[in-house]
Amino acid sequence: MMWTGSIFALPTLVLAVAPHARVRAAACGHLPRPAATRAVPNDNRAAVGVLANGVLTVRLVARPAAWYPDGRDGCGLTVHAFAEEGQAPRIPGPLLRVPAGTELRVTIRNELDKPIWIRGLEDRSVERLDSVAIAVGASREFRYQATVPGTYFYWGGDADAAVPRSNVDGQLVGALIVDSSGVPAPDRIFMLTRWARPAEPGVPLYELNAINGLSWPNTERLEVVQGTLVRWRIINASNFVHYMHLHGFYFTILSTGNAVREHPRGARPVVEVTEAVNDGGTFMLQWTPERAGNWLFHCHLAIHMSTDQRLDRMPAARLAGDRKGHDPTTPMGGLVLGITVHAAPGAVTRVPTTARRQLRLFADVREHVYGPEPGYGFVLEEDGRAPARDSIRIPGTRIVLTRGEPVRITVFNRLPYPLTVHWHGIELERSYFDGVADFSGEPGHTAPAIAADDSFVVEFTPPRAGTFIYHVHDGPQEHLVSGLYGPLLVVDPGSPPDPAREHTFVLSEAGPAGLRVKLRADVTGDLAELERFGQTLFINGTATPEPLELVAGTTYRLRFVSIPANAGLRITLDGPDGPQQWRLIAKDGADLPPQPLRRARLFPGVGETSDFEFTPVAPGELWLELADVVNAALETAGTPTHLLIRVKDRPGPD
Ligand SMILES: [Cu+2]
Repeated sequence: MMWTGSIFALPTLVLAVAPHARVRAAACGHLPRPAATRAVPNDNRAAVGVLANGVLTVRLVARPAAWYPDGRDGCGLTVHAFAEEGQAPRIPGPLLRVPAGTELRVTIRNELDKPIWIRGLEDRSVERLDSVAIAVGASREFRYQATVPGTYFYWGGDADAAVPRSNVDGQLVGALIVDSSGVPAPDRIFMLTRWARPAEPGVPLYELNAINGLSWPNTERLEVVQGTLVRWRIINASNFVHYMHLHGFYFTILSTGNAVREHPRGARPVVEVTEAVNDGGTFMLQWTPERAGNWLFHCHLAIHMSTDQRLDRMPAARLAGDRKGHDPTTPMGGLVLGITVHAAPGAVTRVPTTARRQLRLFADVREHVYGPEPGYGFVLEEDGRAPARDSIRIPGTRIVLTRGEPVRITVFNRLPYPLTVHWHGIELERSYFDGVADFSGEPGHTAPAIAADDSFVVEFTPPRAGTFIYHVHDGPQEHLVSGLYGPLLVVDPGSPPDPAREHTFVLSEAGPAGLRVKLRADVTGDLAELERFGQTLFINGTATPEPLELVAGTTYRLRFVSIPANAGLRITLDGPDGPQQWRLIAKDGADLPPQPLRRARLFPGVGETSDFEFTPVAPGELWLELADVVNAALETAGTPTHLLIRVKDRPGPD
């Protein structure tokens, strides 16, 4: 993936104009002056073109435009974009939406200074999409009948761009929806697009990712009424994977696919809270917002929800330097959508009347945990006394709650920074406890971050038994990778975890240093730097975990909690004769219908949990391997982390 655009070769422009314009120039002075024509963010609500007699006629132009992902007053960037003829360019490009059977006649005129290859404007009865060139200044008509319903997209770029690149053509994309009937179910379409400047010697990677052309906090603020079914089509029109996570609710996957094919759900999990969407991938989800308040839908890659996504931060993406501060005013950026669920008329929030179980959780810091850098961790009070201030645990104490039992957790922040804690996967009754600073709650009554040396009371009643996560939410990525995460188990009443029959594995990054190395290597493809870096991943807080003993013939529940900041993880469980077999029984805390035994291999997405049943068949040694896989070729980065499992013979009959 090479970025070959030329705008950074231009000198920085200093504008000596009106005073208010000079303020803008100062904030964006590190960027070249963007194109004169502004692109309009496209919320993908209104389809374009003239539909008459079963024919949709559309005239598009591919042209340069100024993109303002941080809103009207943010910085601009010159990119290539589609416009309807005579209209402002849109990012993402104009929505094409037709009932199946419609004939499309789409003309594209190329006003760019280079030839472009267009993909996606053909029927999906094909195996793979053609790439059609349009010369500079030329026009081309794409005429076909759309016969296969689905969620697709079209895009322009270089000849070999099998998915949209994150270069100057990265916004030259548009959604293409073929409905199975003339009356589509109400839905929303969210396109994820990307722009990146690869790292070079001395210059860190910079990237930004947007939803329908905008980056948080300027993304659309969705408003829905409690109890109303919500259906979304997510289109990842970029060359990077995203892990889309919904706060407070489970969603159902209706279909998954890509630019050429859509697959109904089939054998996929029924419900979940996090869905991985590969480069060029799509999925359709639906959920019912049963509880009022402010909730989030966002990519769980820490960098994709960080303020480093903002254009005005581009020179300050100091991945190689110190970034210990916390900016409480703008704790997030990038691929984040806010949803306000308005209470249905007459709706009542049920508050339990039984006594709450009381827990006290401390966020602590200890110096020199990762070389010169501090470690952070959550410690649960377990003996009636507050733990010592530097008694961190990485991962945090395993919290075990009981389904249906109301709990009150007092979180004490003993870090020198504001803190937020998210109860990942828990269907909270009130969003006020959801852990997004100055957002969780209701409009006009939101929860702030927990100030240093302050505390915050969280109340909820977990409605479902399963494997969940608690973790820091907003703030610098270093806080998460330095230890602010822990496993959260909810068990059925009377069924505490049986230490002889189950094990929890928290998968995370090995401290803050790898964060920077890996972010650079992911984009440059320079894996050598990672090899030099060595161990990048933790299993239960260590890169050298103690061996585990299991008994042959015994069935175990293995709970995997995946909470790195930015990593593509792969777990394998192998023996001397090759891969073991296991059975997936739950994902993201939700039980699954019966699944077949499968090869013991997992690609856990960021912010996913997975529970397996595993029965070792014979005595011997097994190896659980955790690797960071950085691309589709499954090359590993750094040194994989191994956990040795010694399987003992089962005890004799006496
Ligand atoms: Cu992402």
